[in-house]
Amino acid sequence: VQHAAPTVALIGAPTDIGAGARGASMGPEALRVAGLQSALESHGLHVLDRGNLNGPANPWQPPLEGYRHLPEVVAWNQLVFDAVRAELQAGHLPLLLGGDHCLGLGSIAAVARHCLDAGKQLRVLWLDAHADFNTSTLTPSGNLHGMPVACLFGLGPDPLTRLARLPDGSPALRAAQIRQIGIRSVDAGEKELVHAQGLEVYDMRFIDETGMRETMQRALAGVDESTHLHVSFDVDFLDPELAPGVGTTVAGGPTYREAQLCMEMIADSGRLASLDIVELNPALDVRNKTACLAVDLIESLFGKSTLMRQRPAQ
Ligand code: 6HN
Ligand code: MN
Ligand code: MN
Ligand code: MN
Repeated sequence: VQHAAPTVALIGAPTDIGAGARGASMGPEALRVAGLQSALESHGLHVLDRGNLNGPANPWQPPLEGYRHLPEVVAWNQLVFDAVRAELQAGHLPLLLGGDHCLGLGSIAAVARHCLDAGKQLRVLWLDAHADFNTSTLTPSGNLHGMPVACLFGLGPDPLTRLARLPDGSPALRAAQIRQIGIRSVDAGEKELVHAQGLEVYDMRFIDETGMRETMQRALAGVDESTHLHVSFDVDFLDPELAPGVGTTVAGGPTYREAQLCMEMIADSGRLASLDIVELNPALDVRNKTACLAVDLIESLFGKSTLMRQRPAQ
């Protein structure tokens, strides 16, 4: 089935407000320098670079009642929510350039609202080494980039869960709508909460035993023409030997080929409708190679390799 090429809107969110290391605030520029826009254009996509959102500076304070920088995290997420919502309403495919992963909250909350308005089914693929399902009592760090999924489920500080609620007061996201892939570092209490909430998690052990192909078939099962597919791509999903430019590396992530297959199978679904690319930290990178790898994988998400060849019969 052929789809008209979408118009992609790049939204820079230069902040490290939810992270434990400084530097993800330089992520949007590193992705631009790595040639994101021209790479997407070379595949026939129309790309609009909306520039950067302008939120509060990082005051670099210790946690207060379990959260670091909560007011600033709320402000950034409100900006992201409004920007992503506006692009969706314009019929564009928003590509959020983070910034740390706390911004996944504003982005996915906007997507969930849009799906409600448009009568679409929502499926979120959360590509990450971490589950990002902490709460103020479970978190080892107080860093809000470890909490966005819990907040989307309605578990978290009031100003953030309020931002993420649908007009009827229900949380933006339910377990049936999200699949987590690549997970390999979950805190002890966080693990219990993930299980209690019934999330479907394809962790690295599962990928080792089952393979990326079967993993992605399962993660995409049930995706159909009525589905809005959102990918939240935390760059620490990738093995740190390939992708050192992140603040929270965890050994043993997907290889280059596994990551490519993951992206290609998402492209093949034809349903990708919004994307976050987060946690890229140029201060920790080597000659921008993690940004270049991210651009390479984003091209595959938009069908680079599918366009290169006839797919063999299954
Ligand atoms: N990320 N689980 C750890 C924490 O501090 O809550 C790490 C979170 C990392 C979050 O990479 O988006
Ligand atoms: Mn389509
Ligand atoms: Mn994350
Ligand atoms: Mn992570």
